[in-house]
Amino acid sequence: MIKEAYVHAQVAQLKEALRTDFLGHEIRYFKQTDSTNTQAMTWAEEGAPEGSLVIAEHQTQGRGRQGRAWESKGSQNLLFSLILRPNLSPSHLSLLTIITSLSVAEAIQEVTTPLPVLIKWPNDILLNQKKCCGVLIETAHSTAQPQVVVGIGINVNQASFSEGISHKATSLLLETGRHADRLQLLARILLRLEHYYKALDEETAPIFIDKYTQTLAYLNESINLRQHGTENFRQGIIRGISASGALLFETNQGLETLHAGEVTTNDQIDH
Ligand code: BT5
Repeated sequence: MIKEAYVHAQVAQLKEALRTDFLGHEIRYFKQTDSTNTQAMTWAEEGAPEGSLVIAEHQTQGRGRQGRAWESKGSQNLLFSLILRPNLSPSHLSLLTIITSLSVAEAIQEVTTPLPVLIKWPNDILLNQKKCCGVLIETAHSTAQPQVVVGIGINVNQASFSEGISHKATSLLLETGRHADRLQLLARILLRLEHYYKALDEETAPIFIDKYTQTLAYLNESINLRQHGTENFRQGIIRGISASGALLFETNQGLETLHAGEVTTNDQIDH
């Protein structure tokens, strides 16, 4: 099928599956692009309506946090970004990570049951202790209203990973032995996320924090936490999530509230 016809068919199939009021109503679908987050940020600054979706089959510069790369073989996974303009104070923006991770985890759970899906704070989704999804939320304040881009990468039907990440990456296919319908999964995620996003404010946040905590990996376990942007590790116990979405981390100095950092088990050090 020629490229335009393929893209047209994918967009039509996605629109058919979508049950949302606004999320994903405007779509830019790429066979290949640099990064859906980059494309979404440019589109947001040009005035894209809230809820607009950028999706790609392949990214040449897919990225994670702090300049790390997001690897994905073409046309096997989900790579997408959403444009949001949340009415949240800057100190509560991490609640967006909470509802995004929760929506994705719950939608993946529908496909992988009985295998449990866990969230590794703040933004990784784990199956059998390996990462099947990462979330990258970026905010720009270059226009009057802050633009938030929520980028999500899910390993859906990829059967193998590069040597550098194969010990810690997995896919829905590898864990369930079944191929999943990518666009159906996307439609489910968007429906849940829209529902949570509409309901989210500082008063309802505890409901989401509670749900998130129930799916939190390493809760009440001793782990190493890498401090944001450093190579320093500290040992402590994860005690839960604060009202604004921060990690409650107990060390021998007491209970701390951490807004950024990376939870790392000894065998899973990110580079
Ligand atoms: C993340 O970063 O996990 C956020 C990933 C977000 C990717 C999406 S794809 C659509 C949108 N457009 C983009 O350009 N990005 C978003 P972080 O927590 O920093 O994790 C990155 C690390 O995960 C890498 O350094 C690798 O170790 C590992 N990694 C890379 N690709 C992976 C994959 N496919 N599955 C599991 N782990 C991976």
